[in-house]
Amino acid sequence: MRCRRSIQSIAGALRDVVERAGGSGVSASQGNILFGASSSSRVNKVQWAAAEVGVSYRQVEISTSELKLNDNYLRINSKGTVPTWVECDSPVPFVLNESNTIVAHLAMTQGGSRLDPRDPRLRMLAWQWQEYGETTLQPALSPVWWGYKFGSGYPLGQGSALVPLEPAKLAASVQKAIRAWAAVDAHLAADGRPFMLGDDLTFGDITCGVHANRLFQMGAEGPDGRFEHLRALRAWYDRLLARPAYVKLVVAPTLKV
Ligand SMILES: N[C@@H](CCC(=O)N[C@@H](CS)C(=O)NCC(=O)O)C(=O)O
Repeated sequence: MRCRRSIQSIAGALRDVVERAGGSGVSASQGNILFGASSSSRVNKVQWAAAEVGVSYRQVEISTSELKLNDNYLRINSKGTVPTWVECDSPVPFVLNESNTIVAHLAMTQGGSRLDPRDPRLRMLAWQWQEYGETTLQPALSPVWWGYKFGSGYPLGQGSALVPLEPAKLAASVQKAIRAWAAVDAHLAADGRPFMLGDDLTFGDITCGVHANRLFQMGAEGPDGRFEHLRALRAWYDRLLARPAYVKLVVAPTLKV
């Protein structure tokens, strides 16, 4: 009985939050829904992966700060974060958060072997690079991104307010980011592999790829040319730039922020 109630409450909450998004043609009763604005690099991961495997969805582009205040959204995702992915193909909508998990889910359930290396060990290698992207590259790069792109210190202030830039801290952050990206460069350079796991793009390229875009949007060789020596990394980024889905869903939104 309790379980039944919670099922009904998720469906109801979903309908409510989608309806409040208003006029975007999003239906809570069918298809897939992606919550989160395209200005978020984590949302871009899901958009890019979905395009690579050929899965369609409707996107609810409400700002994260607004979603966090919506009780119904919090019932769908108690963390109040984006992205959230919802599949409405059954009476009980399937709801998933954590960008890397959503990407792995799409790879493993959609599009056959596109993005999914299938072999359990290779899947774990893909997952390993996804984790590295989220837990090491993203925190290392964020202070550099905000410093170079917006002249702000990091972490940001309340409600993502810009804060005074401290040049010594920024210089230390650049060093840290160089070390973090050097690991990716060395991995790619070993055996001259075109993509993170070998000859083909897999879900192991997605998170590192989204952050590589931010890195090279700060200069063709990274900010102040400081990443020039990481040639395998730049060559891999150039290969990503040859993919229309990457350009449309990762590069283009970054140019707008
Ligand atoms: N590890 C989570 C992090 C999600 C996350 O922090 N997303 C940001 C937007 S990119 C967010 O929702 N921030 C608002 C908040 O945490 O209050 C994921 O990968 O999905």
